[in-house]
Amino acid sequence: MAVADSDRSLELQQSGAPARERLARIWEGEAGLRGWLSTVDHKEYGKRYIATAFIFLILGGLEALVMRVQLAGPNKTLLTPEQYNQLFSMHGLTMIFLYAQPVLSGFSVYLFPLLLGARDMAFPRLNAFSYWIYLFSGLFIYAGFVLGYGPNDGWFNYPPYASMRYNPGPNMDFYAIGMILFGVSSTAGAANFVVTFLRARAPGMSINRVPILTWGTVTASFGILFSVPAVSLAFFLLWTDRQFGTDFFNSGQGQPLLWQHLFWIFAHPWVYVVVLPAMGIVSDALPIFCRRPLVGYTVVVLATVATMVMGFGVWLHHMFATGIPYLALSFFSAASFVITIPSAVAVFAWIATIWTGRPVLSTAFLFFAGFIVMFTLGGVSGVMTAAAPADQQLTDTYFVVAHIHYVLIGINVLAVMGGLYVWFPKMTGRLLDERLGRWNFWTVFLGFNIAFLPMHWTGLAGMPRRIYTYPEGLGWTAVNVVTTIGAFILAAGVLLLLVNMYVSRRHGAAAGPDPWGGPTLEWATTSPPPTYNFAVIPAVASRHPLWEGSLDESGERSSLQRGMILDDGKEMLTTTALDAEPDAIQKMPPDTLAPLLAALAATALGAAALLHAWIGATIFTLLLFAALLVWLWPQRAMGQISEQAHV
Ligand code: HEM
Ligand SMILES: [Cu+2]
Repeated sequence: MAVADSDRSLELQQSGAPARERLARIWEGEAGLRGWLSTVDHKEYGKRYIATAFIFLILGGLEALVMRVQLAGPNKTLLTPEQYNQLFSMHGLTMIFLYAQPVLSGFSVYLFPLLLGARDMAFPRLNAFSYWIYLFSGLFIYAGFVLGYGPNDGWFNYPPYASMRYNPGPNMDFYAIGMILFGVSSTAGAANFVVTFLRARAPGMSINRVPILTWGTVTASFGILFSVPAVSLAFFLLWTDRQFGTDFFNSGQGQPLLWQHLFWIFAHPWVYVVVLPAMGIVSDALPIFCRRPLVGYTVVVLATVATMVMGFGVWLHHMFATGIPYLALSFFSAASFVITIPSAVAVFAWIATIWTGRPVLSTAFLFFAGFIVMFTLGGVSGVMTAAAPADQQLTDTYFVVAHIHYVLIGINVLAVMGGLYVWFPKMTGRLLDERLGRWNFWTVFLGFNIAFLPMHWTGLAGMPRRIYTYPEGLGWTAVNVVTTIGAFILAAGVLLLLVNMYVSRRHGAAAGPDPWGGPTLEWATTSPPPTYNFAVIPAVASRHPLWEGSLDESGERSSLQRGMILDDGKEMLTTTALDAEPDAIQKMPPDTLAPLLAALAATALGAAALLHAWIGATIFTLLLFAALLVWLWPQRAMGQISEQAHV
């Protein structure tokens, strides 16, 4: 390894403090508002993603609570039908698009470089851009809602009800343009994860030593890259149908069913996009609390990838009731059964890890255990709907609402909450309170099950989803009351987490670099980490660099204190895709406002299109290009002047 042997490799013990100071000078950005807006530090954006996603979780949760009050008894009139329509649509799209995926992006944006032993994402500016445009797309859709023009046709927005004829207000245009902007965000983010995963791993971290969370995210990212084009196109065509009288989805020449195909070939993979990284959180963090490596690393990685690949072949199970040919029916039904196999494999791997480990019953562990239970329950109700004849009965009833919440809250929210207990200390330097944590877990877990378990029966009793009220005497009242009570308990549980984060951020116990005795690289640096993450580029020799002593793995040891410092400007090491051999020293971009300005211009362009303000649209397009020009303008400091590393 020429790089490691060159004069740019230093022993940190000898020159530690001056090297750290030098690195800090190079990497730290401006203070103040301008610095806050122009930073490209992945840790900042990781935290912002998580905070923003939580705000959307709270908004979506409040919308849900209002709906639950309306549904607490028969013939209630708190909401009009139109208000109810907007609420469940906003709730669904907020949770799925503005919370579930971005919160996981937050974890990954924060953790990727730390897990991989890198100094930042491969494209720090693109990272900033993904965040800003996500934020603006959310604000865009919410602007419509606040103005009284929220989407009102469910999160999947089926024509013909979404067409101009039945929906003449701008409601659907806010949704359509907002989703196109959101698609830009998730696509840019996904490309960044893929490249970071392939080229920014610490030397020695060959592809079979990568933490599972990064596998989950990178697999989800491929899912995003292949599925989002379908939905962006669908929303764009819907918009042209509505604005320019094209006829893709109208019931004249066009086909409402075409929308369903385009939407679900996106949205079924999307459900894996919002769970695979969460499963990765559990696969990486659960073993810390079982004091042993995950059982079946390779199998879990293969299961992750297999789930995503198969995830592109089951979309029709959302359309069983649309009168598709029998052959297609049986094919997609069978595929939907088969896709549960890799998930079951992962469940067995987690159970085996707990079984053969020495579990520490921390709050995080409780969340992960709860996650496994709910994953299993949500999986079982999912398999039930995969049977086409059963689905004829269950579709569009509360059974499906129960199922989606088991899956989404079980696999996403519980994993995220557990993940916060694990990595909040890394992000802030302070531990979350464990006593409050237990209250947090049990209220969430019990509240959730009180709310959503009875909902299976509500569905079997025939209550359709998306109805704003129901008459007396159908046997639906009692279950609905229980559900509403459970929903409020669940909300109280979420509140406890927020209180815990608020209080512990200032008054929590100091975490130290490695409060849990974790195995992976993020625990090798301080909490919170310095801007440059690692003073010395770690060199990795196993899957668990920090457990090599206790695991007694034979052979080489990872080197965390001695190695390259790379302090000739803002620099990062890039390595080869499979074996992670040092390849080149990459110059990293300085802070800049360009990504923020580009995101602003793109959003303004969307707003102008919504208003048919074509002159404005032209101006914002030019501004967008101007921002991109500033962004990409060649800079001397970015020139690849360092020697190429030879291996
Ligand atoms: C406090 C917690 C929650 C409560 C009380 C709740 C309640 C509800 C209610 C009442 C509906 C509408 C049912 C209908 O009229 O058809 C609904 C729909 C939905 N919820 Fe939730 N929910 C919660 C959390 C979540 C979370 C965390 C997610 C996703 C991560 C989620 C995803 C959805 C989706 C996708 C729909 C379908 C929307 C549609 O029909 O278009 N929910 N929820
Ligand atoms: Cu599906």
